Amino acid sequence: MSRSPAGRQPADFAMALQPAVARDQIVDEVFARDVIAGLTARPKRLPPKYFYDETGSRLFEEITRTPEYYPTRTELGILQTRASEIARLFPPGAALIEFGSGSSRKVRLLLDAGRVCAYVPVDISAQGPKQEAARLKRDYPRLAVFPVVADFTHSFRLPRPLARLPRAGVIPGTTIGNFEPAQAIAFLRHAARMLGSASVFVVGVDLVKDAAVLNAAYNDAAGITAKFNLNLLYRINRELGADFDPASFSHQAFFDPERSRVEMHLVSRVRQRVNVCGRVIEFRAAETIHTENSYKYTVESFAALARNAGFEPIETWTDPAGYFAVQALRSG
Ligand code: AVJ
Repeated sequence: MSRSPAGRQPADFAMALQPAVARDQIVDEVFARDVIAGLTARPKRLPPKYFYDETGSRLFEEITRTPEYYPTRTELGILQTRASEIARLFPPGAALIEFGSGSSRKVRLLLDAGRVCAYVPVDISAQGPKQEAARLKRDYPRLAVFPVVADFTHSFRLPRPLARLPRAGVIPGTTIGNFEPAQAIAFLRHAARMLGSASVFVVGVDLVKDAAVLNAAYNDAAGITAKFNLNLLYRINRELGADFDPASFSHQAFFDPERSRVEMHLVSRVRQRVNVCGRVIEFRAAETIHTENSYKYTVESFAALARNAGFEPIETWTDPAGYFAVQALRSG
């Protein structure tokens, strides 16, 4: 990088650069803080929302195409047959808010029903939604698209023009399963406030099923899920200057029927030390970093959770095997 002598840099250039630099620094600081907090906790853990850098998002898309990972194609199947029925629950001319977008394949099925006049994809990663928004504008010329880059686990502001539109919400892909049940309730309450009273929230829920099916879904034979899990260490090395040796960690995922969740871990193969942000993190041999929980519900247990958050379950659609549910809730 070439540097101009001190004081010779045009002021407007410096100013143009300022916001971007400041924003990246804030993002990195929060990431660094969360990583240090997680790695100094006992047991060690890391928040799953950090899986989704560019490589992680690409690997997740690859996971959805493995033969073992049934949730995406099962939910797509439900939406393909039920989209118009589901969309009929939206008020005409609604703004549809999608929590944790990613690829727009699922929401497109709902948009095709033609009830929605504005679409608000909310996602933590900046890249995906912006590019996707351009494609959506091309394919749905009458749809207003307002991508929001935000961590939807915290409250965020809705774009101004939406203030007067009726709203509906959707959280597909069993994203809600990443929350602890208590957090899921808090999230649903927060979503209810954003959506307003008597609005509809459509939630994708992965259902409890045979442990072998669940274990296979998170341990695909091609090893894509393992790569996805390990990518978190590469990301921490790259963005925070840590010195993890990813080859000395292995992927572990299993269904715990007692807690009704699939847990993912990164297991240290050896006793070792890792430097992260000026700290030394010690690992015992076989010590793990808990990287994800993916809660599995029954239709009834999820309905109970939704009621706890002030929603009334109004309709449920499932696939013939009962692997996945799409549940429509109405806020009080
Ligand atoms: C996108 C969070 C729903 O929990 O099934 C896939 C992420 N992790 N394989 C899930 C994931 C491992 C996925 N969610």
